[in-house]
Amino acid sequence: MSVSMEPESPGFVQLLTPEGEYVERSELSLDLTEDDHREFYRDLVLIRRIDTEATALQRQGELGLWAPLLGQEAAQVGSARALQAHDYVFPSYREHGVAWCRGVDPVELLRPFRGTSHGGWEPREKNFHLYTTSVGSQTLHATGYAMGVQRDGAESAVVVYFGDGAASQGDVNEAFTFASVFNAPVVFFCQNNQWAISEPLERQTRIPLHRRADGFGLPGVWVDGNDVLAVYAVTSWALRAAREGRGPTLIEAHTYRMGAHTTSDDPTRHRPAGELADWRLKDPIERVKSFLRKNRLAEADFFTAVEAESDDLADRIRKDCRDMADPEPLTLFDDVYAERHPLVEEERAKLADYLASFE
Ligand SMILES: Cc1ncc(C[n+]2csc(CCOP(=O)(O)OP(=O)(O)O)c2C)c(N)n1
Repeated sequence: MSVSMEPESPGFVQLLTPEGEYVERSELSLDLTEDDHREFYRDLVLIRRIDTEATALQRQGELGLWAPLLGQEAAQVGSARALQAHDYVFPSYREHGVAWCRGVDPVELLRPFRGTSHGGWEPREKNFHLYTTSVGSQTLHATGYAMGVQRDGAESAVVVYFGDGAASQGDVNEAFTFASVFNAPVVFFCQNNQWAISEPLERQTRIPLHRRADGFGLPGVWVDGNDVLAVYAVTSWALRAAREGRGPTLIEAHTYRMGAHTTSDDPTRHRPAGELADWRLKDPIERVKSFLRKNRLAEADFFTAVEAESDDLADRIRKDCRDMADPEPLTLFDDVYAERHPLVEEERAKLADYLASFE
């Protein structure tokens, strides 16, 4: 896969219309194989299925909470597939699709939501950081990390995901400033899903979010977040700019949270009637399916096989979630510091003695 794009591409970047028509843009060329297109579709379907199963597991009492990504699949797959293995990702708490693309097992993803782990996965294995629920703070972690990458002279990029609500946080604006003045290799990927729990976008900003980039001195790109090809193209461009020392970019992916903020929320209480129906017409998966069909890139047996794979994955998720082991109590003390610390070790020993007293 490869992509080239002029930095100053104006306006809203869309390559696939909601009807699945490919829109040529002279400044943006994509070089994808037929397999790449089919893989995008497969990723989109599988992560929607992971999300659906997790939501159902929460309803059945198997998870304490879940933050659905429904509707944001293309923003996540398109951006994550643009990453290289050595790039590093800082997610918020909804990036299940990015996690999937980084190779995090979906069952590991469920662990913090089932309360069997404080984190869920080993961030260093997949270069995919732990979820951050303190809204927006991960932009500062990412910027600091990117400044470290820069000082190491490494040719890696860092990408950080956050929402439209987070864009109002001081942390995010501080991160923009630091990243800009230090030319840090970080891509700020804002999934503007139109809502921050019950707060609409108009309570966060009076100008489109990507235009804020101007004031910080970084490029701001506006992309159709429900178009996996456009997201892939602009993120590839921004990541390459970061890796090549041309500094940070703000990407605003225009998308929609089709589900609830979390399984503890009821969006019907704040959403205007008809909004969801309008966005259903822009579904990120349907347009790829239409594109594949229209261009004869996939036949019925391909779609059937993806469906069957998704059913198998769902079975495994349900079973492995229910079978998940409780954590070893002493793992509480792991990873408190980068290196072992005498005080933490003392506490570990005390708890070990206490637990042994029950044997
Ligand atoms: C610092 C902080 N303030 C408030 C909250 C409560 N909170 C959790 S999610 C959320 C809304 C975030 O909205 P947005 O950034 O648009 O992301 P989305 O959840 O829509 O993906 C808020 C206010 C929090 N977790 N952290």
